Amino acid sequence: MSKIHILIISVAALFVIFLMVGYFLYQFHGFHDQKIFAGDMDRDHISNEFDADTDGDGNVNLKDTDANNNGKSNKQDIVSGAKRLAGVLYDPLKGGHGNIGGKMGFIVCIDVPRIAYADAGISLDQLLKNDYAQHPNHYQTQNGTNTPATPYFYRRVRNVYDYAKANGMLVRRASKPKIGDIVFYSRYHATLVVGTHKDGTYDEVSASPEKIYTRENLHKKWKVRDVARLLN
Ligand SMILES: [Ca+2]
Ligand SMILES: [Ca+2]
Ligand SMILES: [Ca+2]
Repeated sequence: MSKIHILIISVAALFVIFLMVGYFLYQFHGFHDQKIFAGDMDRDHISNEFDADTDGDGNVNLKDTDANNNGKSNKQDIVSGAKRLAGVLYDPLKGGHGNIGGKMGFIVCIDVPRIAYADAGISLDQLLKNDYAQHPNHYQTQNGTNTPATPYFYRRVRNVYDYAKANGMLVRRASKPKIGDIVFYSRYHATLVVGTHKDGTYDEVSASPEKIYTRENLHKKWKVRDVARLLN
């Protein structure tokens, strides 16, 4: 075999390996259940992502203890929705470059509560969009680069923080965590509480660039932090 043949075979082999790795990551370490956002549970022609009453029973999502009418409480759905994200890879591009990472099913930290709440029929995107329409001053719009018209608005921690703060759902320096709390480590990083224990420790699901893939951290010691407490 000539050197050129060996080169061609090597390049082809590398390409196949590259495709296989990409497929593996997509298939086994990506999140692909887009119907929780794109679906239309109550068939009112408003997608779940922007439906204030996902199941169409007349109770808006935050006032509806079973917002997706599946017989399980919002909290139960949020916990199971968050736990199923364990293993999903963090998007190193953070939604950038045409959201290639997002299309591969990779997530950023705020996607954990965003997806888990959507699993319960509560769309944070809808809450933020509606609030922004009425009170754009609740948000730091950054000369128009941070509004619902920009693709990443719903995936910024600080916008969820500002939503909760402006709507009386931010508990500052919470003395203990509750299931469903969105815990703010800063305006740029948040996790979700999925369990609490008698000894004061708690379980959280977290996606972060340092840990590469989404994990459930069990029996963490609580540190006083601001939390968004959307559920009663
Ligand atoms: Ca709908
Ligand atoms: Ca409802
Ligand atoms: Ca439910």
